[in-house]
Amino acid sequence: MPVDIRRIDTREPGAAAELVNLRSKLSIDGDVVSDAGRKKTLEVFGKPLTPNQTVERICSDVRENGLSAVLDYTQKLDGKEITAETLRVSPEELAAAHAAADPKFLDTIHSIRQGILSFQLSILHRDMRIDLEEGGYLRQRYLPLKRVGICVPGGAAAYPSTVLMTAVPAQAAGVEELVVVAPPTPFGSYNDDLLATCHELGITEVYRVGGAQAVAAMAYGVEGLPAVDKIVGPGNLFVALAKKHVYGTVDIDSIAGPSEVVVIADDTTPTDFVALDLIAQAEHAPGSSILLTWSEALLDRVQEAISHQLSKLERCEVARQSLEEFGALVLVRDREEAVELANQLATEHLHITCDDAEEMVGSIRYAGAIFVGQYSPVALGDYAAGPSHVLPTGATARFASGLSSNSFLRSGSVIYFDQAGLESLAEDVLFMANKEGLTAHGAGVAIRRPPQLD
Ligand code: HSO
Ligand code: ZN
Repeated sequence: MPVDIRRIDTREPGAAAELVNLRSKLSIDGDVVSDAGRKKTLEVFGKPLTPNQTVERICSDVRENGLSAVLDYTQKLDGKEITAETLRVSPEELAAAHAAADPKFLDTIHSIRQGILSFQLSILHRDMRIDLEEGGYLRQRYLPLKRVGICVPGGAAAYPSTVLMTAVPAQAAGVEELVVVAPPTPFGSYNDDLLATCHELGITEVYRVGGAQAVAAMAYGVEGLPAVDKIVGPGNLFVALAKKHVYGTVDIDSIAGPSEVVVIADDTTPTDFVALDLIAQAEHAPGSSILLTWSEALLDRVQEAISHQLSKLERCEVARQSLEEFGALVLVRDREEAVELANQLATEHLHITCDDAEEMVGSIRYAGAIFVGQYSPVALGDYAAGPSHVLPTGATARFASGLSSNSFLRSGSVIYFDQAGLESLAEDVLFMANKEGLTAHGAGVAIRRPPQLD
């Protein structure tokens, strides 16, 4: 069955706006209540709530009532009877999953870990010290966070790769305590590959809890799960909204929405490469896959190739639905327009696969990660290349960066002046203190100065 993916021609009026609009349909909105949400919240809370209201309720319940609220919501929302004893995956269960894992899987995890670790170690911010001629020095220090919580999704597929792409950067930064939460589902914390990956990476704290209740538990701390300092990792709408809610009590990495790819391609890339790049993103869940090309011939061929490739794939239906709802094949006037649109979309993944791909990178200002050339598909970054696959979505690449080892550091300054150094800035400080009328500030400096001649 051919895929009905929309075509947009930027020569037609309103086309660019249509594209940006299409993408914004995917932005997360906690105020829209779906029919299913209305029914569920009526059943659980006695009245229909928006996702934002639901998350607020769950967070404040967990804050007030601790573990019993977490277990209660797990029962009501995930339909799972978890107890204080079964919330944390035991060391024996982790070890057993590891022992039973396919050796090839463990080897793969091990070697991918090495690659991620070496990249993440090499990009770490380094401490800086500037010695002052006048006497003293200034330092900027970077110190790892102590305790970090990682959300791993467990709805649509199992994601051991997400454990790698979050935990390994944290380990590169030197985080001492890592906590993994995953919903109590076959793709989540009942998934042996996931548990084996945690064990392989030396993660000993894994909890069977997901959704907003997992985020709240990690932010406020509950019996048996002490609070963390930062929460990272992807999740569904409720996880995203809960992270936003607890920000300030803890730090968060981002408020992640559905996955996205924009591919800029020309005739130099084989058609099936482009088709599969678009499909790969779509097979996750409803998300956005957009082709920008100035070659009408390529666009026609890609359209056909998508249908052909889809019919051969396991997750054909998920991808088809995503492509039909949120995908677009866009005919642009030229390269410049492709670049302009890519910057406007500020996409999570940008794949540039055309003859001057490397040069074009220089014109891209906003993208979570850029994949360059026909041999750098997004899957390479998803699984193995080295940079984390946790990237800014929903055009937040305008101001946000992808997760990296540096996301797990905090910086602080150290200021040391001797008396000569202080003297070199004394007049400026005194002047400013006077200006602001804060005379104790001025007096504290003046008292330390050598006797003044006048
Ligand atoms: N493309 C996803 C990450 C992922 N892909 C995990 C495969 N496994 C979001 O960036
Ligand atoms: Zn992916």
